[in-house]
Amino acid sequence: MALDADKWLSGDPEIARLLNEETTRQRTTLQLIASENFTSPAVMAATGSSLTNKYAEGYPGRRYYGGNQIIDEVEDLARERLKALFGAEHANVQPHSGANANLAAYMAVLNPGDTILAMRLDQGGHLTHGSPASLTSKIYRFVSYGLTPRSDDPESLGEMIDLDQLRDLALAERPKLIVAGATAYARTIDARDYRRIADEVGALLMFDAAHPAGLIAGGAHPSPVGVADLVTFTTHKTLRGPRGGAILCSEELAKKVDAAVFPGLQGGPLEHAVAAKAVAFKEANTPEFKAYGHQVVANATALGDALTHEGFRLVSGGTDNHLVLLDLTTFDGELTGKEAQEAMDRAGITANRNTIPDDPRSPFITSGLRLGTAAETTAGMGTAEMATIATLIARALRSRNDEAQLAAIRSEVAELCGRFDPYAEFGA
Ligand code: DSN
Repeated sequence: MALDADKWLSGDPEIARLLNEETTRQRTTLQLIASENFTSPAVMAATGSSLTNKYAEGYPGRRYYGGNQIIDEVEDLARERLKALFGAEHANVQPHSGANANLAAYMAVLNPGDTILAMRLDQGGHLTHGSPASLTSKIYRFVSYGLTPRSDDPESLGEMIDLDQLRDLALAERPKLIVAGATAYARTIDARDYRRIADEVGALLMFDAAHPAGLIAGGAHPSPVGVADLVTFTTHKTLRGPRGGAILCSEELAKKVDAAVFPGLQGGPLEHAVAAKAVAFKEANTPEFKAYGHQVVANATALGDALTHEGFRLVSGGTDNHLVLLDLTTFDGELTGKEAQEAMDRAGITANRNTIPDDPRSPFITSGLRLGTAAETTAGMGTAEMATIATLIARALRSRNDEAQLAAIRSEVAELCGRFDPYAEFGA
């Protein structure tokens, strides 16, 4: 079992040491990366199981290798649990990642050269939404929409997805597919807003739910299932499963989606990950997970409010989901996202720098930080701890050149994390 590195890796002390060190890092420092979470030990056990040994190209009942009777049961359980969780007609649980899920969804319904309308990376979209650096932009023709301009009027919310621009572009460009979804956008994305526009121009609609999947499963965000033609997501963010991807669609698109994942894009599925996905889907279909989804949102709101009081500006004027996107420039015009991330690392607070809309700095430097509450909510933290975290972040950034102060904050962080240990069952 992966959980007991000392026992099972006694012959490889270098890797055993590194696994133990990483587990300790996760337990003793704050994990605020919006795309991360703490899986259950049950998910880890399935991930570290004998299923990693098995080749299973194909789908349940139609494999290209022998010995797959048990694997078929595992993958069927995963598919059925996922369909039940989201009320979907068809599920494919084989994508190795969210990027693969997106590429397979594109392959299922598009031909090379077709036009896709998706969100700009520097306004909150994802690499696979047509970034020039991504293979997706070499296969398909992307047109990008973004956010409304920033507004300093507290009554008028700026930096929201610009549905008017989206509609104008859809009417002008007649895309075959419109993609909804983002990686650094703090507001609710409602598939029904996109459906209306897609129907007006005869486009298909894909909803990339990588970030809000767990919030949707928990009933804290509107579901795109049954509204969008294709729903893709990762299983390891708010959904709290193993690293991986999945696709939901109608029966009508099922064959095309399955053929796009295998043999179109991938070879043998990672059935140990599929088993771990099945475990996570079961865990997500519980009243406890619903409460968790709502708490994640309440915690992000509390974190955002407290950070606003510390002098940061929240992009989009606040949050409806699990993340806040901080504009650092109101806090300190000299402070870059890179510097902030590095100083926080030294204080035991893990987050990632992020571009803000119309960022004057490069994506490697940035003027923003993205913070998420999914992981520490799993660890049991609530709104009171979010206020504490905001203070710790502000102190760390004010004393970013003072190593003694950063070390003192790191001790406070360790004390806080000690009271909210996601893996208390592992022992000291
Ligand atoms: N996983 C995305 C995120 O961090 O939001 C990037 O692919």
